Amino acid sequence: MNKTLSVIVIIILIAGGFWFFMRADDTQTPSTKQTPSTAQTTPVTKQPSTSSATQTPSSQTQTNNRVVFNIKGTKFAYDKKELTVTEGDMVTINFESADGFHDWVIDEFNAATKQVDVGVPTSVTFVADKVGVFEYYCSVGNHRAMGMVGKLTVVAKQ
Ligand SMILES: [Cu+2]
Repeated sequence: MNKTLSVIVIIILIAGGFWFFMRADDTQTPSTKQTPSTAQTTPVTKQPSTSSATQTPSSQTQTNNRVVFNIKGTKFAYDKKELTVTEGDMVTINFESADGFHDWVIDEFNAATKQVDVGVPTSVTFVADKVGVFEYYCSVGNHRAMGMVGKLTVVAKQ
């Protein structure tokens, strides 16, 4: 009787060992690893609405700006070498000679004063309807070549 009991125990032990072995083996078989779902929620980058653009007030009436320049001519230069106006301005040049016989001419606007001597003021008015830099000059003799010139800059209307 004692013998069979020990045999049974041995069998149980073996079986248990086996079972244990199997279990261990079982746990080793990798359970399907769960790959972490890296479904990244890409943030929807919303574009900042820049629709509120700077709006220039459109309530400006279309009356021409009047711009007046007083210019003196000498041998052989103008006392103002650079003038700046805005596109559409109505420009008046009051010209006077301080020394010699001169005038004030700008070809691009078909504008020219009379040729005058000292003490005879003259003037010309034109609309600066072109944007750019234009040369004005004295058309008397070779005064232009001698440097009796200037620049009129017409800047675009905003
Ligand atoms: Cu001149």
